[in-house]
Amino acid sequence: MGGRVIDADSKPTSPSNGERNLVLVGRTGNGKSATANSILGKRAFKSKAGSSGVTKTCEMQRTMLKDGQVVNVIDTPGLFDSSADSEFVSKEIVKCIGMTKDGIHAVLVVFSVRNRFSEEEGAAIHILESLFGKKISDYMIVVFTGGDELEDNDETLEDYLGRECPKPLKEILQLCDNRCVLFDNKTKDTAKRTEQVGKLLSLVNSVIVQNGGQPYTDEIFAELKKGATKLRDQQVEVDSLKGYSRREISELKEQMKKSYDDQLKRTTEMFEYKLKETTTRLEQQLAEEQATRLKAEQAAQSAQTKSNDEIGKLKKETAEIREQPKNGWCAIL
Ligand SMILES: Nc1nc2c(ncn2[C@@H]2O[C@H](COP(=O)(O)OP(=O)(O)OP(=O)(O)O)[C@@H](O)[C@H]2O)c(=O)[nH]1
Ligand SMILES: [Mg+2]
Repeated sequence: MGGRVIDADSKPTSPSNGERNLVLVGRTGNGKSATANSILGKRAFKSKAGSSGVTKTCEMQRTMLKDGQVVNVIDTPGLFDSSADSEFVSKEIVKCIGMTKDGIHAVLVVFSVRNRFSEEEGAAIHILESLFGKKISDYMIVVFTGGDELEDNDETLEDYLGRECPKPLKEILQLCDNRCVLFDNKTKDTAKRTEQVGKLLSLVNSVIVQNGGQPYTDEIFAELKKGATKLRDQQVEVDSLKGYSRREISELKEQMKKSYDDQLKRTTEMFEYKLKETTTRLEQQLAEEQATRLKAEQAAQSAQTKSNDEIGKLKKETAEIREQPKNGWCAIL
């Protein structure tokens, strides 16, 4: 793509309200980092095959597009994998909120056409909804990676979804108004790279328009932002205080930092509680669904056995009836 990558720490040249904050979520190995790199136009994040998670923590990188548009891309580890520890996940979410400042313009939910869609992935969306409210789905865009593999099989995304779209995936697509895009993160074809990133960014633009230009935020975002701003302002103020010793200034700063850290801790604990509650509820729901499915299967099985028995009985009776006249005539003769 035609984007120029600039460091996460460097100052953007466009106003902050012109920036786009994109967060990538999805199961470990689905290609979040590879997609983030495709958007950025360079290998900013480590992306490789492996059975365990490659990305260990949320990280932001940014790029500036040709038109001056700054795009902040936040890569995350597999936060909603069932193996993820809830305390770690909560800390990462808080960290991620801290990075987005003004809010999230789009959540890119990454699936891979190379991996089978799992129930766990369906559950991840419900976890997102339970943490951030139903409104979050208005910001979701589904990214399917592995476009090259579909191409090798002469298939389009529509073909793939026509043959491989389990109910939970269908529901996710419906939830986000069928906003989806196919990515081939392996291609060296510059035109193809530009086209797929362009398609994604135009979906991001339509999400922004649909949401009245407002990125996703809620009270938690607002509180954390307020806390961070307060800490920064207080520290500047303390630095300008006259008549205090270095030690006193450093103690004052410590106190302020502690109050902000306490706020972060409380928010993390709140997320952890919500996460545990949602996971338990979803596990129960899944277990109930499985039990219902099993019961239905058993009922079908027993109906089949019964019907087989009845057919067997009928066959026997028919055979006996066929035998009977012969016996009768035999008796008469
Ligand atoms: N063929 C093909 N492979 C891809 C594509 N996108 C990603 N991959 C591969 O999939 C593997 C995992 O990609 P990552 O980007 O590391 O996945 P991730 O979601 O960031 O994984 P974690 O950081 O572990 O959560 C790597 O070997 C990538 O090269 C794609 O479009 N096509
Ligand atoms: Mg990664």
